[in-house]
Amino acid sequence: MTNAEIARILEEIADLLDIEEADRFRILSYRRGAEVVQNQSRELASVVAEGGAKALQTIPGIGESLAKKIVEMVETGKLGYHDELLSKYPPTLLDLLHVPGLGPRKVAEIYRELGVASLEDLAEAAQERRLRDLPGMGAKTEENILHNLQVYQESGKRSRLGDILPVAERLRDWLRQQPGVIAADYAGSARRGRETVGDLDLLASSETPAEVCQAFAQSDDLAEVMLAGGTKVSGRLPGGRQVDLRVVAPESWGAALQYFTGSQAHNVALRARAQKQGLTINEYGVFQLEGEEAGPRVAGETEESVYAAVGLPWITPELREDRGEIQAAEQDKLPKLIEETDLRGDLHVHTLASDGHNSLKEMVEAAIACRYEYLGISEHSPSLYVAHGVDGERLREHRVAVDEINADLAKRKRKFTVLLGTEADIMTDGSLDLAEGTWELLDYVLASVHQGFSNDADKITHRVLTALESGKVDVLCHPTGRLLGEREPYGLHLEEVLKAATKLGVALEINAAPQRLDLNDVHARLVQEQGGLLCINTDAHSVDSLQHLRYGVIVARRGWIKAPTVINTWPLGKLRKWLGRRR
Ligand code: DGT
Ligand code: CA
Ligand code: CA
Ligand code: ZN
Repeated sequence: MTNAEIARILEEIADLLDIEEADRFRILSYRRGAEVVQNQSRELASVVAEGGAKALQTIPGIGESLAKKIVEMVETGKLGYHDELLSKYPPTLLDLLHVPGLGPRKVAEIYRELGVASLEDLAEAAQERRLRDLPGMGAKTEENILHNLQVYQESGKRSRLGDILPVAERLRDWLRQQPGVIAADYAGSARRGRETVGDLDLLASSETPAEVCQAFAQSDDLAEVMLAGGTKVSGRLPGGRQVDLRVVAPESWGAALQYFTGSQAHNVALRARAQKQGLTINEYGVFQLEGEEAGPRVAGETEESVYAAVGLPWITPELREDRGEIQAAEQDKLPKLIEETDLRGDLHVHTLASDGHNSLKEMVEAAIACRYEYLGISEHSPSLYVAHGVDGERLREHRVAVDEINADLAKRKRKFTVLLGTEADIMTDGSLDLAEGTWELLDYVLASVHQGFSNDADKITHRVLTALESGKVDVLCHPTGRLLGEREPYGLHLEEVLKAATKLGVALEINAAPQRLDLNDVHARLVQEQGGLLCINTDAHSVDSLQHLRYGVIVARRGWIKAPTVINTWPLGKLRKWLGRRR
Protein backbone atom coordinates (compact mmCIF):
# COMPACT_ATOMS: atom_id res chain seq x y z
CA MET A 1 0.00 0.00 0.00
CA THR A 2 1.45 3.37 -1.00
CA ASN A 3 1.55 6.52 1.12
CA ALA A 4 -0.93 8.12 -1.25
CA GLU A 5 -3.40 5.27 -0.70
CA ILE A 6 -3.01 5.45 3.08
CA ALA A 7 -3.50 9.20 3.00
CA ARG A 8 -6.60 8.84 0.84
CA ILE A 9 -8.25 6.48 3.34
CA LEU A 10 -7.49 8.85 6.24
CA GLU A 11 -8.81 11.74 4.20
CA GLU A 12 -12.00 9.79 3.47
CA ILE A 13 -12.52 9.06 7.14
CA ALA A 14 -12.26 12.79 7.85
CA ASP A 15 -14.78 13.49 5.08
CA LEU A 16 -17.22 10.89 6.39
CA LEU A 17 -16.89 12.19 9.94
CA ASP A 18 -17.47 15.65 8.56
CA ILE A 19 -20.72 14.52 6.95
CA GLU A 20 -21.74 13.03 10.30
CA GLU A 21 -20.91 16.33 11.98
CA ALA A 22 -18.55 14.57 14.34
CA ASP A 23 -16.22 16.32 16.76
CA ARG A 24 -14.12 18.95 14.93
CA PHE A 25 -10.87 17.96 16.57
CA ARG A 26 -11.32 14.35 15.66
CA ILE A 27 -11.91 15.32 12.04
CA LEU A 28 -8.89 17.58 12.10
CA SER A 29 -6.66 14.88 13.52
CA TYR A 30 -7.47 12.59 10.57
CA ARG A 31 -6.79 15.39 8.10
CA ARG A 32 -3.47 16.13 9.79
CA GLY A 33 -2.63 12.44 9.70
CA ALA A 34 -3.34 12.30 5.97
CA GLU A 35 -1.11 15.29 5.40
CA VAL A 36 1.74 13.86 7.45
CA VAL A 37 1.55 10.58 5.50
CA GLN A 38 1.39 12.39 2.17
CA ASN A 39 4.50 14.38 3.02
CA GLN A 40 6.71 11.41 3.86
CA SER A 41 9.48 10.77 1.39
CA ARG A 42 9.84 7.15 2.63
CA GLU A 43 7.17 4.57 1.90
CA LEU A 44 5.47 3.84 5.22
CA ALA A 45 4.87 0.24 4.17
CA SER A 46 8.63 -0.33 4.27
CA VAL A 47 8.92 1.48 7.61
CA VAL A 48 6.31 -0.94 8.96
CA ALA A 49 8.07 -3.91 7.41
CA GLU A 50 11.31 -2.93 9.13
CA GLY A 51 10.16 -1.79 12.54
CA GLY A 52 6.36 -2.03 12.87
CA ALA A 53 4.29 0.51 14.79
CA LYS A 54 7.29 1.50 16.95
CA ALA A 55 9.25 2.71 13.93
CA LEU A 56 6.24 4.65 12.66
CA GLN A 57 5.96 6.48 15.96
CA THR A 58 9.45 7.92 15.58
CA ILE A 59 8.09 9.97 12.66
CA PRO A 60 7.00 13.44 13.78
CA GLY A 61 3.23 13.76 13.58
CA ILE A 62 2.50 10.02 13.88
CA GLY A 63 1.22 9.05 17.30
CA GLU A 64 0.23 5.71 18.76
CA SER A 65 -3.29 5.54 17.39
CA LEU A 66 -2.39 6.65 13.87
CA ALA A 67 0.52 4.20 13.85
CA LYS A 68 -1.84 1.34 14.75
CA LYS A 69 -4.17 2.26 11.89
CA ILE A 70 -1.31 2.52 9.40
CA VAL A 71 -0.06 -0.93 10.42
CA GLU A 72 -3.55 -2.34 9.89
CA MET A 73 -3.77 -0.77 6.43
CA VAL A 74 -0.32 -1.96 5.39
CA GLU A 75 -0.91 -5.48 6.67
CA THR A 76 -4.50 -6.03 5.51
CA GLY A 77 -4.86 -3.53 2.66
CA LYS A 78 -7.79 -1.84 4.41
CA LEU A 79 -8.98 -0.30 7.64
CA GLY A 80 -11.90 -1.71 9.62
CA TYR A 81 -12.98 1.67 10.94
CA HIS A 82 -13.02 3.09 7.41
CA ASP A 83 -15.15 0.22 6.12
CA GLU A 84 -17.54 0.65 9.01
CA LEU A 85 -18.07 4.34 8.24
CA LEU A 86 -18.33 3.68 4.50
CA SER A 87 -21.01 1.02 4.96
CA LYS A 88 -23.41 3.67 6.24
CA TYR A 89 -23.46 5.59 2.96
CA PRO A 90 -23.53 4.95 -0.77
CA PRO A 91 -19.89 4.88 -1.90
CA THR A 92 -20.46 7.63 -4.49
CA LEU A 93 -21.52 10.14 -1.85
CA LEU A 94 -17.93 11.14 -1.15
CA ASP A 95 -17.47 12.30 -4.75
CA LEU A 96 -19.86 15.14 -3.98
CA LEU A 97 -17.41 16.63 -1.51
CA HIS A 98 -14.96 17.32 -4.31
CA VAL A 99 -17.35 19.63 -6.10
CA PRO A 100 -16.12 23.13 -5.27
CA GLY A 101 -18.61 24.95 -3.08
CA LEU A 102 -20.19 21.83 -1.65
CA GLY A 103 -19.13 21.37 1.95
CA PRO A 104 -19.98 18.37 4.15
CA ARG A 105 -22.98 20.18 5.65
CA LYS A 106 -24.58 20.72 2.25
CA VAL A 107 -23.74 17.22 1.07
CA ALA A 108 -25.34 15.73 4.17
CA GLU A 109 -28.40 17.88 3.66
CA ILE A 110 -29.03 17.17 -0.02
CA TYR A 111 -28.47 13.48 0.67
CA ARG A 112 -30.96 13.48 3.51
CA GLU A 113 -33.58 15.67 1.85
CA LEU A 114 -33.31 14.70 -1.80
CA GLY A 115 -31.54 11.37 -1.77
CA VAL A 116 -28.75 12.83 -3.93
CA ALA A 117 -25.84 10.40 -3.55
CA SER A 118 -23.71 10.74 -6.68
CA LEU A 119 -22.46 13.32 -9.16
CA GLU A 120 -25.09 12.15 -11.64
CA ASP A 121 -27.85 12.61 -9.05
CA LEU A 122 -26.50 16.05 -8.30
CA ALA A 123 -26.47 17.16 -11.93
CA GLU A 124 -30.01 15.91 -12.34
CA ALA A 125 -31.27 17.63 -9.20
CA ALA A 126 -29.64 20.91 -10.22
CA GLN A 127 -31.02 20.74 -13.76
CA GLU A 128 -34.47 19.98 -12.42
CA ARG A 129 -34.13 22.94 -10.06
CA ARG A 130 -34.71 20.90 -6.96
CA LEU A 131 -31.73 22.24 -5.03
CA ARG A 132 -32.91 25.81 -4.80
CA ASP A 133 -35.78 24.98 -2.44
CA LEU A 134 -33.52 23.64 0.28
CA PRO A 135 -32.93 25.97 3.21
CA GLY A 136 -29.94 28.27 2.74
CA MET A 137 -29.81 27.65 -1.02
CA GLY A 138 -31.28 29.59 -3.89
CA ALA A 139 -31.28 29.85 -7.66
CA LYS A 140 -27.82 31.43 -7.61
CA THR A 141 -26.25 28.70 -5.45
CA GLU A 142 -27.85 26.11 -7.66
CA GLU A 143 -26.35 27.68 -10.77
CA ASN A 144 -22.93 27.82 -9.11
CA ILE A 145 -23.11 24.18 -8.14
CA LEU A 146 -23.99 23.16 -11.67
CA HIS A 147 -21.13 25.20 -13.10
CA ASN A 148 -18.62 23.88 -10.54
CA LEU A 149 -19.77 20.37 -11.23
CA GLN A 150 -18.96 20.78 -14.92
CA VAL A 151 -15.51 22.20 -14.13
CA TYR A 152 -14.85 19.37 -11.72
CA GLN A 153 -15.90 16.69 -14.18
CA GLU A 154 -13.69 18.18 -16.90
CA SER A 155 -10.64 18.31 -14.64
CA GLY A 156 -11.18 14.77 -13.37
CA LYS A 157 -10.01 13.58 -16.74
CA ARG A 158 -6.46 14.77 -16.09
CA SER A 159 -3.90 14.34 -13.30
CA ARG A 160 -1.68 17.02 -11.85
CA LEU A 161 1.91 16.96 -13.02
CA GLY A 162 3.02 16.76 -9.39
CA ASP A 163 1.13 13.48 -8.96
CA ILE A 164 2.29 11.93 -12.23
CA LEU A 165 5.94 12.93 -12.56
CA PRO A 166 7.21 10.97 -9.54
CA VAL A 167 5.40 7.88 -10.86
CA ALA A 168 6.76 8.47 -14.37
CA GLU A 169 10.30 8.67 -13.01
CA ARG A 170 9.91 5.55 -10.94
CA LEU A 171 8.55 3.55 -13.91
CA ARG A 172 11.29 4.89 -16.18
CA ASP A 173 13.95 3.81 -13.68
CA TRP A 174 12.31 0.42 -13.31
CA LEU A 175 12.26 -0.06 -17.09
CA ARG A 176 15.92 0.91 -17.36
CA GLN A 177 16.77 -1.95 -15.00
CA GLN A 178 14.89 -4.61 -16.94
CA PRO A 179 16.96 -7.16 -18.86
CA GLY A 180 17.00 -6.41 -22.57
CA VAL A 181 16.09 -2.73 -22.19
CA ILE A 182 18.57 -0.48 -23.98
CA ALA A 183 16.93 2.87 -23.30
CA ALA A 184 13.74 4.00 -21.55
CA ASP A 185 12.02 7.27 -20.80
CA TYR A 186 8.61 8.78 -20.29
CA ALA A 187 7.21 10.82 -23.17
CA GLY A 188 3.98 12.71 -23.91
CA SER A 189 2.71 15.63 -21.86
CA ALA A 190 4.61 14.44 -18.76
CA ARG A 191 7.94 14.90 -20.54
CA ARG A 192 6.84 18.29 -21.84
CA GLY A 193 5.96 19.21 -18.26
CA ARG A 194 2.35 20.17 -18.90
CA GLU A 195 0.57 21.17 -15.72
CA THR A 196 -1.84 18.27 -16.09
CA VAL A 197 -1.44 14.91 -17.79
CA GLY A 198 -4.17 12.94 -19.54
CA ASP A 199 -2.35 9.62 -19.79
CA LEU A 200 1.21 8.58 -19.17
CA ASP A 201 3.26 7.51 -22.20
CA LEU A 202 6.29 5.32 -21.59
CA LEU A 203 8.82 4.28 -24.17
CA ALA A 204 11.60 1.71 -24.22
CA SER A 205 13.97 0.38 -26.84
CA SER A 206 14.94 -3.26 -26.96
CA GLU A 207 15.82 -6.14 -29.30
CA THR A 208 13.42 -8.31 -27.28
CA PRO A 209 10.27 -6.18 -26.99
CA ALA A 210 7.88 -9.00 -26.12
CA GLU A 211 9.79 -9.87 -22.97
CA VAL A 212 9.88 -6.24 -21.86
CA CYS A 213 6.14 -5.92 -22.45
CA GLN A 214 5.43 -9.07 -20.52
CA ALA A 215 7.48 -7.94 -17.54
CA PHE A 216 5.71 -4.60 -17.50
CA ALA A 217 2.25 -6.13 -17.79
CA GLN A 218 3.04 -8.27 -14.74
CA SER A 219 4.55 -5.50 -12.63
CA ASP A 220 2.93 -4.50 -9.36
CA ASP A 221 2.70 -0.92 -10.53
CA LEU A 222 -0.26 -1.63 -12.77
CA ALA A 223 -3.65 -1.98 -11.12
CA GLU A 224 -5.19 -3.22 -14.35
CA VAL A 225 -3.95 -4.36 -17.76
CA MET A 226 -6.18 -3.61 -20.71
CA LEU A 227 -3.89 -4.69 -23.50
CA ALA A 228 -0.65 -6.65 -23.46
CA GLY A 229 0.87 -7.09 -26.90
CA GLY A 230 4.32 -7.80 -28.26
CA THR A 231 5.35 -4.13 -28.54
CA LYS A 232 2.68 -2.33 -26.55
CA VAL A 233 1.05 -2.51 -23.14
CA SER A 234 -1.90 -0.41 -21.97
CA GLY A 235 -2.91 -0.44 -18.34
CA ARG A 236 -4.06 1.64 -15.42
CA LEU A 237 -2.12 3.00 -12.46
CA PRO A 238 -3.58 2.58 -8.97
CA GLY A 239 -5.80 5.75 -9.08
CA GLY A 240 -7.16 4.84 -12.55
CA ARG A 241 -4.86 6.92 -14.72
CA GLN A 242 -4.05 5.20 -18.03
CA VAL A 243 -0.46 4.32 -18.88
CA ASP A 244 0.84 3.12 -22.26
CA LEU A 245 4.20 1.47 -22.84
CA ARG A 246 5.61 1.13 -26.32
CA VAL A 247 8.78 -0.80 -27.06
CA VAL A 248 10.68 0.02 -30.25
CA ALA A 249 13.82 -1.15 -32.03
CA PRO A 250 17.02 0.72 -31.08
CA GLU A 251 17.37 2.37 -34.50
CA SER A 252 13.93 3.98 -34.01
CA TRP A 253 14.46 5.09 -30.41
CA GLY A 254 15.03 8.79 -31.13
CA ALA A 255 12.24 9.03 -33.68
CA ALA A 256 9.76 7.30 -31.38
CA LEU A 257 10.76 9.46 -28.41
CA GLN A 258 10.34 12.55 -30.54
CA TYR A 259 7.00 11.37 -31.92
CA PHE A 260 5.45 10.31 -28.63
CA THR A 261 6.71 13.35 -26.76
CA GLY A 262 4.62 15.58 -29.00
CA SER A 263 2.93 17.88 -28.73
CA GLN A 264 0.87 16.94 -31.70
CA ALA A 265 0.95 20.57 -32.89
CA HIS A 266 4.75 20.61 -32.66
CA ASN A 267 4.98 17.35 -34.58
CA VAL A 268 2.66 18.60 -37.30
CA ALA A 269 4.81 21.72 -37.75
CA LEU A 270 7.99 19.64 -37.80
CA ARG A 271 6.58 17.24 -40.36
CA ALA A 272 5.53 20.13 -42.59
CA ARG A 273 9.08 21.43 -42.47
CA ALA A 274 10.45 17.99 -43.31
CA GLN A 275 8.12 17.69 -46.26
CA LYS A 276 9.49 20.89 -47.77
CA GLN A 277 12.95 19.38 -47.57
CA GLY A 278 11.88 16.19 -49.33
CA LEU A 279 11.80 14.19 -46.08
CA THR A 280 9.17 12.41 -44.06
CA ILE A 281 9.15 11.86 -40.28
CA ASN A 282 7.27 9.15 -38.43
CA GLU A 283 7.77 7.20 -35.21
CA TYR A 284 10.27 4.87 -36.92
CA GLY A 285 12.65 7.47 -38.29
CA VAL A 286 13.30 10.22 -40.80
CA PHE A 287 13.18 9.01 -44.40
CA GLN A 288 13.84 10.46 -47.80
CA LEU A 289 10.63 10.97 -49.76
CA GLU A 290 10.47 9.13 -53.05
CA GLY A 291 7.28 10.45 -54.58
CA GLU A 292 4.67 9.77 -51.91
CA GLU A 293 6.62 6.88 -50.42
CA ALA A 294 9.24 6.72 -47.70
CA GLY A 295 12.65 5.83 -49.14
CA PRO A 296 15.98 5.32 -47.37
CA ARG A 297 16.27 6.18 -43.65
CA VAL A 298 18.37 9.23 -42.86
CA ALA A 299 17.95 9.49 -39.07
CA GLY A 300 16.10 8.13 -36.05
CA GLU A 301 18.48 6.61 -33.53
CA THR A 302 18.57 9.71 -31.34
CA GLU A 303 16.25 12.70 -30.98
CA GLU A 304 19.15 14.99 -31.91
CA SER A 305 19.49 13.13 -35.20
CA VAL A 306 15.80 13.70 -35.99
CA TYR A 307 16.04 17.45 -35.47
CA ALA A 308 19.43 17.61 -37.22
CA ALA A 309 17.95 15.87 -40.27
CA VAL A 310 15.61 18.82 -40.78
CA GLY A 311 18.36 21.34 -40.05
CA LEU A 312 17.43 22.20 -36.47
CA PRO A 313 19.15 22.01 -33.10
CA TRP A 314 17.53 19.74 -30.50
CA ILE A 315 14.56 21.47 -28.90
CA THR A 316 13.95 20.88 -25.21
CA PRO A 317 10.61 19.06 -24.60
CA GLU A 318 9.13 21.89 -22.49
CA LEU A 319 9.13 24.14 -25.56
CA ARG A 320 7.46 21.69 -27.94
CA GLU A 321 4.02 23.29 -28.07
CA ASP A 322 4.22 25.03 -31.45
CA ARG A 323 4.50 28.40 -29.75
CA GLY A 324 7.29 29.68 -31.95
CA GLU A 325 10.01 27.20 -30.97
CA ILE A 326 10.60 25.89 -34.48
CA GLN A 327 11.09 29.40 -35.89
CA ALA A 328 13.37 30.25 -32.95
CA ALA A 329 15.39 27.06 -33.49
CA GLU A 330 15.68 27.83 -37.19
CA GLN A 331 17.17 31.27 -36.43
CA ASP A 332 19.37 29.90 -33.66
CA LYS A 333 17.38 31.99 -31.18
CA LEU A 334 16.21 29.36 -28.71
CA PRO A 335 16.33 30.94 -25.23
CA LYS A 336 18.84 29.79 -22.65
CA LEU A 337 16.21 28.50 -20.26
CA ILE A 338 16.33 28.68 -16.49
CA GLU A 339 17.42 25.48 -14.69
CA GLU A 340 16.71 24.21 -11.22
CA THR A 341 20.31 24.85 -10.16
CA ASP A 342 19.95 28.55 -11.05
CA LEU A 343 17.70 29.09 -8.02
CA ARG A 344 19.59 30.40 -5.00
CA GLY A 345 16.75 30.39 -2.52
CA ASP A 346 13.06 30.15 -1.80
CA LEU A 347 11.21 33.24 -0.61
CA HIS A 348 7.81 31.80 0.26
CA VAL A 349 7.98 29.39 3.16
CA HIS A 350 5.89 28.80 6.28
CA THR A 351 6.92 27.36 9.64
CA LEU A 352 5.19 26.27 12.83
CA ALA A 353 4.76 29.96 13.63
CA SER A 354 1.79 30.07 11.23
CA ASP A 355 0.42 26.97 9.50
CA GLY A 356 3.64 25.12 8.60
CA HIS A 357 4.62 21.74 10.03
CA ASN A 358 8.32 22.31 10.70
CA SER A 359 10.27 24.71 12.87
CA LEU A 360 12.28 27.63 11.57
CA LYS A 361 15.50 25.72 12.33
CA GLU A 362 14.30 22.64 10.45
CA MET A 363 13.32 24.69 7.41
CA VAL A 364 16.72 26.42 7.44
CA GLU A 365 18.59 23.11 7.66
CA ALA A 366 16.51 21.71 4.81
CA ALA A 367 17.19 24.80 2.66
CA ILE A 368 20.91 24.47 3.33
CA ALA A 369 20.66 20.84 2.23
CA CYS A 370 19.07 22.12 -1.01
CA ARG A 371 22.33 24.07 -1.52
CA TYR A 372 20.52 27.38 -1.37
CA GLU A 373 22.23 30.61 -0.37
CA TYR A 374 19.19 32.09 1.31
CA LEU A 375 15.74 31.29 2.59
CA GLY A 376 12.92 33.77 3.07
CA ILE A 377 10.42 33.06 5.84
CA SER A 378 6.99 34.46 5.03
CA GLU A 379 4.33 33.66 7.61
CA HIS A 380 0.70 34.53 7.11
CA SER A 381 -0.51 37.89 8.39
CA PRO A 382 -2.87 38.31 11.39
CA SER A 383 -6.19 38.42 9.54
CA LEU A 384 -5.74 34.84 8.34
CA TYR A 385 -6.93 33.34 11.64
CA VAL A 386 -7.29 29.84 10.24
CA ALA A 387 -3.58 29.79 9.47
CA HIS A 388 -2.49 31.33 12.79
CA GLY A 389 -1.50 34.59 11.14
CA VAL A 390 1.40 36.25 12.94
CA ASP A 391 0.65 39.57 14.65
CA GLY A 392 3.02 42.48 15.24
CA GLU A 393 4.12 41.26 18.63
CA ARG A 394 5.07 37.79 17.40
CA LEU A 395 6.70 39.25 14.33
CA ARG A 396 9.08 41.19 16.56
CA GLU A 397 10.01 37.94 18.31
CA HIS A 398 10.44 36.40 14.90
CA ARG A 399 12.87 39.12 13.88
CA VAL A 400 14.97 38.34 16.93
CA ALA A 401 14.91 34.61 16.19
CA VAL A 402 15.95 35.15 12.58
CA ASP A 403 18.75 37.52 13.60
CA GLU A 404 20.00 34.93 16.05
CA ILE A 405 20.04 32.21 13.43
CA ASN A 406 21.93 34.49 11.05
CA ALA A 407 24.46 35.37 13.76
CA ASP A 408 24.92 31.70 14.51
CA LEU A 409 25.36 30.83 10.82
CA ALA A 410 27.92 33.60 10.47
CA LYS A 411 29.77 32.32 13.53
CA ARG A 412 29.92 28.88 11.96
CA LYS A 413 31.14 30.51 8.73
CA ARG A 414 28.17 29.16 6.79
CA LYS A 415 27.41 31.12 3.64
CA PHE A 416 23.68 31.16 4.22
CA THR A 417 21.24 33.91 5.15
CA VAL A 418 17.69 33.85 6.45
CA LEU A 419 15.49 36.71 5.28
CA LEU A 420 12.36 37.74 7.13
CA GLY A 421 9.33 38.46 5.05
CA THR A 422 5.61 38.13 5.48
CA GLU A 423 2.77 36.91 3.33
CA ALA A 424 0.43 39.84 3.83
CA ASP A 425 -3.21 39.28 3.02
CA ILE A 426 -4.71 41.68 0.53
CA MET A 427 -7.85 42.79 2.35
CA THR A 428 -11.18 43.28 0.58
CA ASP A 429 -10.54 47.04 0.37
CA GLY A 430 -7.09 46.46 -1.13
CA SER A 431 -5.17 47.43 1.99
CA LEU A 432 -2.33 45.22 3.17
CA ASP A 433 -2.68 43.24 6.36
CA LEU A 434 0.50 44.64 7.91
CA ALA A 435 0.40 45.61 11.57
CA GLU A 436 1.56 49.09 12.51
CA GLY A 437 5.34 49.34 12.64
CA THR A 438 6.04 45.90 11.17
CA TRP A 439 7.05 46.92 7.65
CA GLU A 440 10.27 48.32 9.09
CA LEU A 441 11.10 44.94 10.63
CA LEU A 442 10.80 43.02 7.41
CA ASP A 443 13.27 42.31 4.63
CA TYR A 444 10.45 41.95 2.13
CA VAL A 445 6.69 41.64 1.63
CA LEU A 446 4.74 39.03 -0.30
CA ALA A 447 1.09 39.84 -0.91
CA SER A 448 -1.73 37.37 -1.57
CA VAL A 449 -5.47 37.18 -1.85
CA HIS A 450 -6.69 34.38 0.41
CA GLN A 451 -10.21 35.23 1.47
CA GLY A 452 -13.29 37.15 0.52
CA PHE A 453 -13.11 36.23 -3.16
CA SER A 454 -15.53 38.02 -5.33
CA ASN A 455 -16.77 37.06 -8.74
CA ASP A 456 -16.73 40.66 -9.78
CA ALA A 457 -13.70 41.04 -12.05
CA ASP A 458 -13.51 44.80 -11.73
CA LYS A 459 -13.72 44.63 -7.97
CA ILE A 460 -11.00 42.05 -7.47
CA THR A 461 -8.73 43.70 -10.04
CA HIS A 462 -9.12 47.02 -8.25
CA ARG A 463 -8.43 45.31 -4.94
CA VAL A 464 -5.14 43.82 -6.17
CA LEU A 465 -4.04 46.99 -7.95
CA THR A 466 -4.67 49.02 -4.78
CA ALA A 467 -2.40 46.65 -2.87
CA LEU A 468 0.36 46.89 -5.49
CA GLU A 469 0.15 50.68 -5.46
CA SER A 470 0.84 50.77 -1.72
CA GLY A 471 4.52 50.69 -2.64
CA LYS A 472 5.17 48.02 -0.02
CA VAL A 473 4.71 44.85 -2.05
CA ASP A 474 7.75 43.06 -3.47
CA VAL A 475 6.08 39.94 -4.87
CA LEU A 476 2.45 39.25 -5.76
CA CYS A 477 1.83 35.60 -4.88
CA HIS A 478 -0.27 32.96 -6.65
CA PRO A 479 -1.80 35.79 -8.70
CA THR A 480 -4.86 34.00 -10.09
CA GLY A 481 -5.75 31.92 -7.03
CA ARG A 482 -6.56 28.84 -9.06
CA LEU A 483 -6.32 25.36 -7.59
CA LEU A 484 -5.81 22.79 -10.34
CA GLY A 485 -8.92 20.69 -10.71
CA GLU A 486 -10.57 22.37 -7.73
CA ARG A 487 -10.95 26.08 -8.16
CA GLU A 488 -10.87 28.27 -11.22
CA PRO A 489 -8.81 31.49 -11.25
CA TYR A 490 -10.48 34.50 -9.67
CA GLY A 491 -12.00 36.34 -12.55
CA LEU A 492 -9.52 39.21 -12.33
CA HIS A 493 -8.25 41.15 -15.35
CA LEU A 494 -4.92 39.41 -15.22
CA GLU A 495 -3.18 41.21 -18.07
CA GLU A 496 -3.96 44.53 -16.44
CA VAL A 497 -2.53 43.29 -13.14
CA LEU A 498 0.62 41.94 -14.83
CA LYS A 499 1.18 45.25 -16.62
CA ALA A 500 0.67 47.27 -13.45
CA ALA A 501 3.01 45.01 -11.48
CA THR A 502 5.72 45.42 -14.09
CA LYS A 503 5.28 49.18 -14.10
CA LEU A 504 5.40 49.34 -10.30
CA GLY A 505 8.42 47.04 -10.09
CA VAL A 506 6.56 44.23 -8.34
CA ALA A 507 7.66 40.67 -9.17
CA LEU A 508 5.05 38.03 -9.99
CA GLU A 509 5.23 34.66 -8.31
CA ILE A 510 5.27 31.32 -10.05
CA ASN A 511 3.93 29.36 -7.12
CA ALA A 512 5.41 25.87 -7.51
CA ALA A 513 2.97 24.04 -5.25
CA PRO A 514 1.68 21.23 -7.49
CA GLN A 515 -1.96 22.17 -6.89
CA ARG A 516 -1.32 25.79 -7.84
CA LEU A 517 1.33 26.33 -10.56
CA ASP A 518 0.24 29.95 -10.54
CA LEU A 519 1.24 31.94 -12.65
CA ASN A 520 1.09 29.43 -15.48
CA ASP A 521 3.55 29.13 -18.39
CA VAL A 522 1.71 31.45 -20.78
CA HIS A 523 1.31 34.28 -18.28
CA ALA A 524 4.86 33.94 -17.01
CA ARG A 525 6.04 34.37 -20.60
CA LEU A 526 3.92 37.48 -20.94
CA VAL A 527 5.58 38.98 -17.85
CA GLN A 528 9.06 38.37 -19.26
CA GLU A 529 8.09 39.76 -22.66
CA GLN A 530 6.89 43.00 -21.14
CA GLY A 531 10.10 43.34 -19.13
CA GLY A 532 8.72 42.29 -15.75
CA LEU A 533 10.23 40.11 -13.05
CA LEU A 534 9.25 36.72 -11.64
CA CYS A 535 9.94 34.81 -8.43
CA ILE A 536 9.66 31.01 -8.21
CA ASN A 537 8.61 29.83 -4.75
CA THR A 538 7.34 26.62 -3.21
CA ASP A 539 4.98 28.02 -0.55
CA ALA A 540 6.34 25.09 1.44
CA HIS A 541 4.56 24.21 4.66
CA SER A 542 7.02 21.40 5.44
CA VAL A 543 10.63 20.50 4.71
CA ASP A 544 9.59 17.96 2.09
CA SER A 545 7.62 20.50 0.06
CA LEU A 546 10.79 22.49 -0.57
CA GLN A 547 11.38 19.88 -3.29
CA HIS A 548 8.39 21.22 -5.23
CA LEU A 549 10.53 24.00 -6.64
CA ARG A 550 11.17 21.81 -9.68
CA TYR A 551 7.55 22.16 -10.78
CA GLY A 552 7.85 25.93 -10.76
CA VAL A 553 11.01 25.66 -12.83
CA ILE A 554 9.20 23.44 -15.34
CA VAL A 555 6.41 26.04 -15.64
CA ALA A 556 9.05 28.73 -16.16
CA ARG A 557 10.86 26.71 -18.83
CA ARG A 558 7.57 26.16 -20.63
CA GLY A 559 7.17 29.94 -20.47
CA TRP A 560 10.56 30.50 -22.17
CA ILE A 561 11.91 32.06 -18.97
CA LYS A 562 15.60 32.88 -18.63
CA ALA A 563 17.30 32.90 -15.23
CA PRO A 564 17.86 36.69 -14.95
CA THR A 565 14.08 37.30 -15.09
CA VAL A 566 13.66 35.41 -11.83
CA ILE A 567 14.73 37.40 -8.74
CA ASN A 568 15.61 34.39 -6.63
CA THR A 569 18.30 33.33 -9.08
CA TRP A 570 20.12 36.53 -8.13
CA PRO A 571 22.99 36.53 -5.66
CA LEU A 572 21.99 37.76 -2.18
CA GLY A 573 23.63 41.16 -2.62
CA LYS A 574 21.69 41.97 -5.77
CA LEU A 575 18.45 40.63 -4.30
CA ARG A 576 18.87 42.68 -1.11
CA LYS A 577 19.54 45.80 -3.10
CA TRP A 578 16.37 45.25 -5.11
CA LEU A 579 14.30 44.48 -2.00
CA GLY A 580 15.62 47.65 -0.42
CA ARG A 581 14.83 49.80 -3.44
CA ARG A 582 11.95 51.62 -1.76
CA ARG A 583 13.20 51.60 1.77
P1 DGT B 1 -2.20 14.08 -22.70
O1 DGT B 1 -1.96 12.62 -22.62
O2 DGT B 1 -3.58 14.44 -23.07
O3 DGT B 1 -1.76 14.80 -21.48
O4 DGT B 1 -1.28 14.68 -23.88
P2 DGT B 1 -0.15 13.99 -24.73
O5 DGT B 1 0.56 15.07 -25.45
O6 DGT B 1 0.66 13.07 -23.90
O7 DGT B 1 -0.97 13.23 -25.83
P3 DGT B 1 -1.19 11.67 -26.15
O8 DGT B 1 -0.98 10.83 -24.95
O9 DGT B 1 -2.50 11.58 -26.83
O10 DGT B 1 -0.08 11.37 -27.24
C1 DGT B 1 1.28 11.41 -26.92
C2 DGT B 1 2.02 12.02 -28.06
O11 DGT B 1 1.98 11.15 -29.21
C3 DGT B 1 1.44 13.30 -28.55
O12 DGT B 1 1.92 14.41 -27.82
C4 DGT B 1 1.88 13.32 -30.00
C5 DGT B 1 1.87 11.88 -30.38
N1 DGT B 1 0.63 11.51 -31.07
C6 DGT B 1 -0.34 10.74 -30.59
N2 DGT B 1 -1.32 10.60 -31.49
C7 DGT B 1 -0.98 11.34 -32.54
C8 DGT B 1 -1.59 11.62 -33.80
O13 DGT B 1 -2.67 11.16 -34.13
N3 DGT B 1 -0.91 12.44 -34.63
C9 DGT B 1 0.29 12.97 -34.29
N4 DGT B 1 0.92 13.77 -35.10
N5 DGT B 1 0.87 12.73 -33.13
C10 DGT B 1 0.26 11.92 -32.27
CA1 CA C 1 -0.15 11.27 -22.78
CA1 CA D 1 -1.11 8.30 -24.78
ZN1 ZN E 1 1.94 30.99 1.55
